[in-house]
Amino acid sequence: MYMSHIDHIGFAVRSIEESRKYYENVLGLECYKIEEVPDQKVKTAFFKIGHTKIELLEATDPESPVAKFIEKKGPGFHHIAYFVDNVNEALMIAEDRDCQLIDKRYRKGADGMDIGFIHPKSSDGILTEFCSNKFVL
Ligand code: CMX
Repeated sequence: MYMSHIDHIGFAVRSIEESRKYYENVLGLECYKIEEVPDQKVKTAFFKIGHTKIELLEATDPESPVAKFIEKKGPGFHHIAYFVDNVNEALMIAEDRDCQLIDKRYRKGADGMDIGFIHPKSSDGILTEFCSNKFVL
């Protein structure tokens, strides 16, 4: 599968309003987008560093994967997202290589991306996302 770069790294936070202060005031990054993704039950905030982004994730519902994650492990590193040519193809290849998928096909994620996840049990404990904003068949 072809991956051009790390698109983003997701951090689970309790409050975007609180956590963004570090990224803005200490690292000097600019938050270019705050977006709610109802499907994922999260609010997201994005900061760009070159081709890569930091994504802050705040749960909008107690049933959100991010709420469950914070309850279990506390705030911190949540997932890595690789930019691929074709999310469906990347998911299919991972499945062929014995990975358990969370998504069989892409769905719409934040920041205009098509996204699909591999289960962390199949990706060395790291929740892994493939994403792309290229055309997906
Ligand atoms: N990283 C690593 N491990 C994780 C994890 C994460 N982010 N989230 C959950 N896990 C682990 C748990 O620790 C648990 O491990 P153990 O069985 O060893 O205790 C196991 O996965 C199951 O976790 P759970 O709390 O029982 O939660 P669920 O099985 O209900 O859900 C998961 C886990 C990964 C399937 C779910 O969080 C999911 O579908 N995630 C993908 C979607 C998502 O995270 N969306 C938010 C971001 C969206 C965006 O970026 O736009």
